[in-house]
Amino acid sequence: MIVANRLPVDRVEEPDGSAGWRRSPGGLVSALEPVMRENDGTWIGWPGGTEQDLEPFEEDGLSLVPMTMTQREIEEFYEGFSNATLWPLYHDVVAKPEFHREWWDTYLAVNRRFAERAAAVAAEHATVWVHDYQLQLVPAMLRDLRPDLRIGFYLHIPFPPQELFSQLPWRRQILEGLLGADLVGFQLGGAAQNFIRLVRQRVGHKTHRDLVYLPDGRTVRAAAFPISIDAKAYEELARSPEITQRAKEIREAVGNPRRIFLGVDRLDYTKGIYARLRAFGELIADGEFDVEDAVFVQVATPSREQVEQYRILRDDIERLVGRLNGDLGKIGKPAIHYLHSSYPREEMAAFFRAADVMVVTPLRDGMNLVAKEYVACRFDGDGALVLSEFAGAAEELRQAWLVNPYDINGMKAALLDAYRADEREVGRRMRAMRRTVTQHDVSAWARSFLTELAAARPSHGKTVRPAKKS
Ligand code: GDG
Repeated sequence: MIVANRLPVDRVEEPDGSAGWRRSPGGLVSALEPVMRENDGTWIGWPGGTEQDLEPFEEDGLSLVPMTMTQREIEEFYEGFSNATLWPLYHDVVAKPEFHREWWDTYLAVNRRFAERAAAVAAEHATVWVHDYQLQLVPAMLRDLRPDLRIGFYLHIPFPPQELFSQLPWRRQILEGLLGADLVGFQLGGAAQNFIRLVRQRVGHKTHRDLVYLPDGRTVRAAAFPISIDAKAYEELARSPEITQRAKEIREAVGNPRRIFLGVDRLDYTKGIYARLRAFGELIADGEFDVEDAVFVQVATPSREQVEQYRILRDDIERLVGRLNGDLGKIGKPAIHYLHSSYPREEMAAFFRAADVMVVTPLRDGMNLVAKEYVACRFDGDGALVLSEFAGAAEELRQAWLVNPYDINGMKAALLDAYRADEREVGRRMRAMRRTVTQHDVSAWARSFLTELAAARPSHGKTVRPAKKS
């Protein structure tokens, strides 16, 4: 059973006007789908919106259990505690986290409802995999209700060091919530270590390496499982004649410059969009290249638009884009092509194929799948990746042009170096990164988590079958 904030489907209107569901695209769904099928899995989550009387249903062979959410819960649990308290706190406090006691109360209540639902639906000795920062209390609540279950938890975002985490007024409750799991998974080893250290210091449990020893005799393991993408599917998409043609059209549409730089991000203050555009603008202002030679395409997918910080960010970025294009552009030739929109996966693959330099410069990021998607789409072994040291992906994609996103001059130097790099250098780096991304794909990630989870709590009769290697 998967328990996640969102169900893997979106509400759509059918041609006859009735409401239906469409599978949301995404690596997590495709990674977990085979495991779910082999084990008769159920997925519990919120379908979005405030519809109240939703019944469990089957969609394309998946059993889905929708959780309802009131407008107040959306505001206090989702936009509030999840996205305005935990999100900034867990991302190095790059924005100021807000602490409100009523948001916490709602977080607690929604987590309890998810746990109760999971407890009611799970088969005896089932394996339950809880996902992400919105549901950190679920593991302990669920264990209380159903001690027979094998429980795993995976955090998709960074887990902060104790100096930052300790700001949280409810720090101990969160740690105790996570300790309900048998295995707590993180993107990176450093995050797992932060967690173990915090448990020792703040909760007072005995720990040794990656294990926590609880007073009731149970042990909890914390370890790193760097998430990945369905690399084969991306490559196949990128190779198709339609995407090849579309990539050509995109290049033509922006004036066939020598180099296209590309950024693809949710419009989020952790992604470092502002500084990267400034760095690019300065290179043109410095005369390193001209708008005839290079353009920047920035896809900024709308995100969390009800949260104040995100509205401010959007205004800041759009002001900067306007200024850069006003200062640097020529008629019919803007320096920055800014797209505040979301696109189908096919169009994203075409962007990845059209771009010569992919620029991924988050101030902090759990992993960053966009960097891996770009690599997967570059089957010719060309294309340069400029990557922030502070993205989880930087631990694996060592051959990228690694940058400190706070260092504008350093970023300028890296962008220029990637712009000028010869084919051999670009190819050498890209081929090495492609080996990494194809070997460690998302099904390898899911398999390794589930295998470790089974090993962390081996005493049950029934074991989950990790999906076969495809
Ligand atoms: C969190 C963590 C971690 C974006 N715009 C469009 C679109 N996307 C897709 C990308 C990519 C995904 O959304 C974004 O994933 P990221 O990893 O880059 O970032 P977060 O959304 O912040 O994800 C992150 C991840 O969870 C997984 O654990 O890596 O660190 O923050 O797949 O391609 N897809 C489509 N249209 C768009 O306009 N179709």
